[in-house]
Amino acid sequence: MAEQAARTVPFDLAGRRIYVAGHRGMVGAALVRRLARERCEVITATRAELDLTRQAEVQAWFQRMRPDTVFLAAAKVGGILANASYPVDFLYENLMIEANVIHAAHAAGVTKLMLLGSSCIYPKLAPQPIREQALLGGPLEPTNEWYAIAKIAGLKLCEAYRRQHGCDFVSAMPTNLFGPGDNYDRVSSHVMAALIRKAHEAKTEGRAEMVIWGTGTPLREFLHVDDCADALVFVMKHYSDNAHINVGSGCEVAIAELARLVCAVVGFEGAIVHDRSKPDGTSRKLMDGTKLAALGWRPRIGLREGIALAYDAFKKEQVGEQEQAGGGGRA
Ligand code: GFB
Repeated sequence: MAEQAARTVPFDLAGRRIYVAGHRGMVGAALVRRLARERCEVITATRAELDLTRQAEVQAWFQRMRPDTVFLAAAKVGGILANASYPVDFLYENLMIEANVIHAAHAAGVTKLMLLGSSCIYPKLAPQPIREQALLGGPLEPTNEWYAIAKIAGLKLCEAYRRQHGCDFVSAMPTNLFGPGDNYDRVSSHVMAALIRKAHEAKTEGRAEMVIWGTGTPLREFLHVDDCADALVFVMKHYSDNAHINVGSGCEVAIAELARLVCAVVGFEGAIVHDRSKPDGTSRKLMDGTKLAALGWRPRIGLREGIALAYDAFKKEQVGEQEQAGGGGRA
């Protein structure tokens, strides 16, 4: 029997026991930092303590820990090449994580849950800027369709729990993110982290050029992860609906221009060379942020300022980064 989802808006976070799944990933860590400013209790679990791909473990953990609110920021993530190279990991791991966490949250009586997705859920040729209604209107971008399919399944699972069980489960779709805690691996990183690392290494090694992938013409929208975390907390408090909601900045830039900006911030003055054997991916994915703006949220960190903050974070994290083995991570 279909139920009306319990719409709790505004949803006060004070006194709540909030589970941030994926707290070691870039978004999860930013959420933990942002939630420190709320009067709530944040709980986390490392992958050694809880493997989210294992159903029984997840159910037992939820029954034992009894969170009241959940941010589902745990995911197998990576840039354009990692997505194209590891389709099973991106589809299977993400499906398992979402199914296990969302199901266990319902079974344990979680009051509100937010699934985090990505702008790659939208059709490759969606009209720009992309409105939430564009979902499932056409074929996906092939370089990340495995991840996109998993995220679409996740948001639909939240919607299904709303419809069938009346759960207040919502989904937010952030645009391309960057900032502290990013993955700087040469192969599996997203473009911003890759450019920061490449420009830094080219500068410190005194090289004449740095190589970027593709033609440089694709357009991407970027949001600093601290702005993203602020938006997600805002959405948790003020949004409750069957449909997902876009979380973007409206700030779009061509990859070649982004490379120039990063080089300017890092202080690398050599040439930027294109490796055209690498994929461009979708030519544009600018999200329409009208829905979130109408609720009253605005980004605060501009692109250049954000890149400077991210470069500072990169320099601080570098030592720790070098100690960890590379490779695409699960957040
Ligand atoms: O960030 P990115 O890997 O993924 O690449 P997507 C964005 C653009 O930057 C592509 C170019 O056109 C790349 O060819 N690029 C230039 C580079 N140089 C580099 C480099 O050194 N490294 C990388 N990684 N790119 C992702 C999806 O798509 O978007 C994810 O793969 C997720 O699943 C994320 O949805 C939001 O923006 O193309």
